[in-house]
Amino acid sequence: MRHFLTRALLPCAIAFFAGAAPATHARQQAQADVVGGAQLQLRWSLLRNVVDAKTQGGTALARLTLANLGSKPLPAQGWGLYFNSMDGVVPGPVQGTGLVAEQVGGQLFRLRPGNGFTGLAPGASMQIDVVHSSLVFKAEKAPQGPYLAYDKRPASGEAIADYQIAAMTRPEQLDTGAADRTPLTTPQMLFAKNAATADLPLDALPPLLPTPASVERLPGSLRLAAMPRIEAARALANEADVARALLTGHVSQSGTSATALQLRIGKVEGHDSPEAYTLAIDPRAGITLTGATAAGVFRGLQSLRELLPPVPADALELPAGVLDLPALRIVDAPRFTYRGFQLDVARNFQSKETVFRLLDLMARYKLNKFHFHLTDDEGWRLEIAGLPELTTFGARRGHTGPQPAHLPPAYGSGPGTGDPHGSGHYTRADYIAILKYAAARHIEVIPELEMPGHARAAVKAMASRHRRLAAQGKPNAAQYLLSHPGDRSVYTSPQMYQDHVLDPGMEGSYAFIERVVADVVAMHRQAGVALRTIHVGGDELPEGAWEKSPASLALMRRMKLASTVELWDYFYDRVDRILKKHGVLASGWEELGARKVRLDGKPKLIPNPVFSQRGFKVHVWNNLGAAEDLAYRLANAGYGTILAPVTNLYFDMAHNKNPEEPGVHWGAYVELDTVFSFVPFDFVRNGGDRLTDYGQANIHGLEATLFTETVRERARLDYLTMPRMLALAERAWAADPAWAREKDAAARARLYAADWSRFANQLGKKVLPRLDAAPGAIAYRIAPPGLRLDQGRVLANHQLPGFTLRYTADGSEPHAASPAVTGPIGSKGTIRVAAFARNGRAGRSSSIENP
Ligand code: TNX
Repeated sequence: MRHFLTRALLPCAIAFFAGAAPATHARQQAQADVVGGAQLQLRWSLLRNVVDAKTQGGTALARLTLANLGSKPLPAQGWGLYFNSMDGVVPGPVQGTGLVAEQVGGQLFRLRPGNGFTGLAPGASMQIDVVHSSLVFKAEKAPQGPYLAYDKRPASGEAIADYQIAAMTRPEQLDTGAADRTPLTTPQMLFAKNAATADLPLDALPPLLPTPASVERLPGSLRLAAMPRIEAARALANEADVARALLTGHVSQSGTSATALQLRIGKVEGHDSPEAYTLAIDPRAGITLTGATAAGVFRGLQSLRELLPPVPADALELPAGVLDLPALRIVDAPRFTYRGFQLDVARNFQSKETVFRLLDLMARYKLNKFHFHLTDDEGWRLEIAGLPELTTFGARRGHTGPQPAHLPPAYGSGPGTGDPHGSGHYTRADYIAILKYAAARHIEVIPELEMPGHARAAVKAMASRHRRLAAQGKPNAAQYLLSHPGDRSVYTSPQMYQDHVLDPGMEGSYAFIERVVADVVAMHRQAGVALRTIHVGGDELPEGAWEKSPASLALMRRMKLASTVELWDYFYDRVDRILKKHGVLASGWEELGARKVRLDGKPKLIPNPVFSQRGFKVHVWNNLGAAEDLAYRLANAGYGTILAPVTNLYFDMAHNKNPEEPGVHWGAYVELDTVFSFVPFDFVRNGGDRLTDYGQANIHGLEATLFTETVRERARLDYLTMPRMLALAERAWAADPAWAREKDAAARARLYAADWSRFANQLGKKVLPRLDAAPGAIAYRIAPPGLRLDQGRVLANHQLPGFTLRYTADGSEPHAASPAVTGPIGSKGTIRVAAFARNGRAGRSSSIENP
């Protein structure tokens, strides 16, 4: 994000285009007579937030400045300026401009010339003040991906490449009302928080993360001068390869040492998890790794990796030499069987390589479930045999005319279909490669097929298939139709769609699900990877959906279903039967196990008795307000439960409120310690239901989610994922920490502070430096430093001890050669400090005035 006022704008006035031709005439003219999007310049800046004291919400008044830098006019009629806006703009005439704001559909909006608009001449500019439907203080909420499209060429648009979003810094921009208790995070606040973290010496730190069940350090060390003899059963061939790859470059390649690295499958004392392992490093006997299964051996190898030097000698172009490993014995097993990460590739597509990289990261920290959010309103990302429209239509986004051949732009993907995050899908071969890649790392892939809400990509793709086949006169044209053309239901989804749900009254819906499930099963079979669970969505079906669909109403009459709530049960009963036929279990968002009821006129979710014994697993995301205890109520009622609470494990949430901190914030702000401090069995604070012993046994584990509305580039993915994923891994693998069970508040605070210090030091001094050294380094978030003024000097600290802090005294950005902070900074002026990783990468800086 840059300040846009760096470049002088053309005179800001609503310019009149003297020679504006009548609309019909203009339409007959050649394109060359009008300005293209590439010659327009657009600036967005927030004027102020307008807080509604009653609702604590509000609106935001923002100014778009549009300048015509070309030599042709923007005509009086016949065009639209399109953009995505997450919370939308209020539709209607835009005062003083002659333009009208409109919702095209979902989060796509446009400005159109109304009757009063007379054009924008070359060299002229105009101000367009729009109202956003929510408070805005992050750039993500500003319009994204603006482009210009002429009515004459309805299927093509041209990006406004010269677009900038102004930083939000002024008080009226940052005022979110007296009721908002969340302050901006200041360097002083960070200083106070960081000051509670002890700086621990390296040798006081445990050897690895996530914390093993037990580590016994033994006297001496094992010296490896060459590659050990790797002895492994045939069933462990994959793990033997992993072991060899781990050690390659660390030890001399010439000859093998007499020492053995033994990989075995066997009993692990005191643990019955299939992922349990014992890793013994013995000065004489060598390395013995015993896993309860191959998965256990693989997990143990990740522990071995963390005991090796961070960089193999050959990566430093040094001769690989002698490796000394500490003698020890680790006996380890995970706390939870489900340690998951959800990636949304529908909102913004991610390449197969990015998925591989994520799987590597998950494997490294012993996560074992990859929840693959493959479909949503804005994209269907998996090729399905015999249903080409799913990907030709549903996996591509771009500007569309009245006969769309693909989905509209979303999340700033722009007018063309070439955007790598707007358009893209996994071919069957890609998907199979991902399955194999995950399986080699003992990670289960749980594909998600979103339904019945969040299904617009499929709904529209299947409608397009219907059009194609009907035009050809095919008798089966409607076979997979998911929506009824006569559906008059009135509803709006959180993403503002009004046409995105699968209709349970359409037989096509079941035929479609059957077809897709069968094909996904076939792909898993081809990959040699059993498909055990499909996540069948279930979240956020908007109120009002289905209510006026002729198909749904007919089905309800036929089946004597009293309401759409009962229709829901009917729908998932049939979905479950389809899955069962293929030997697949259903999991879904919490709504899959919940029944929508009303209490005091307000909707409430209670455990749905209909499905509790069907083996459904629920991923519970909503722990806000009255739903705080919903996860526990579902687990207590018998549902296998995965905790994915928005307040602690939603990695698309920004770390804090500051405008420069990326992400969304509808549920919470999620700092690193927000994840670390999560207590799975006791997180209800406001007097709801607590977890029973029966319920506790139904908690399968934890999952972090990365929805990707604001995640296009890999660097952003890294930033939001890491290091928060390490805190997730610690909570999901390590034993329940003592502080989580301590009842005495003071004792608990003491225990927690010590444990946090241990974790922060491990990250700063061991875990993250290793990642910095690894090839394809992860661009994890490096927190801005904490700063405080103390008797005319500046004190600086950091969230993670071990990072080098560097400063400047003239307000400029610190760089690799700036002086390091070694104590209080005596210089006067604007002191700016940033933290640097071992590989020289800097995090965002903080600054303070030292007058
Ligand atoms: C809610 S939580 C959603 C997603 C959005 C996410 C953004 C849930 C199951 N659904 O569709 O992407 O919020 O944070």
